[in-house]
Amino acid sequence: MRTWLVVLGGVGLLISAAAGSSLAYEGAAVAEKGRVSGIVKAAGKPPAPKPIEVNKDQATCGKSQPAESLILGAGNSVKNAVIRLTNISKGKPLDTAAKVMLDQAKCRFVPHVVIVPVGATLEIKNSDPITHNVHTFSIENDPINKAQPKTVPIIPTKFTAPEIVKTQCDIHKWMGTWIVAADHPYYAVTDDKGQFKLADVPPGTYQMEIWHETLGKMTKEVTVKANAEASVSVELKK
Ligand SMILES: [Cu+2]
Repeated sequence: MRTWLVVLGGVGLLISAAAGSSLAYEGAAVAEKGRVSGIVKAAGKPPAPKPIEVNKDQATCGKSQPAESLILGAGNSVKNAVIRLTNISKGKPLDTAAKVMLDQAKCRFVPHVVIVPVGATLEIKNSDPITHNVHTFSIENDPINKAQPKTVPIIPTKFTAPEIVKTQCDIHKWMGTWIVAADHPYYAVTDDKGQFKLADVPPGTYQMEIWHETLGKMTKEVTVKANAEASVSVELKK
């Protein structure tokens, strides 16, 4: 019996490695820690999406909701862009014991982009007195499509492979979020000034992917030196 368990465990690891990125990631103590800081901006002047009219559950949801598909700040800075290193194979350990919260509050997913380590728990919460629905459109991970009435305050969810997963509530069509399942800790989301930071990065030259739901994605090379900060400025063109 013990032999079988070991064999099955090995097969499981092989399968999850094949479904995820091509590089297996190894967590270890980082002796020389570099950093990457940066800002993401939009090229040109992309139009801001209009607020969305609410046609149901107005007592909880209000009469309109802000569109979150493109949020620009000063100087065309872009909120909610996802940054990740795509070719890092070794660095600080991935926190697979983490519990990350994704709330549904006043008929919005909060936050609009959430990073959860592969293997960790995403606690999908309903803070509203009405029923929501959590529907993920994933390819690498098993999709979820679950109603969440107020009697089910938390749906714990795990992801097995790295993926940016479009997620929505089918009851309230404006409710959308992006769940970023991360296979290593070097992921970040830009804040409302378009800024991000990656800490404890081992020295090296990396490919960095910058993705935004409306503006698309691009890659950029970044070289990180020991005990120093590499500064990156990125312009996303639609
Ligand atoms: Cu909903």
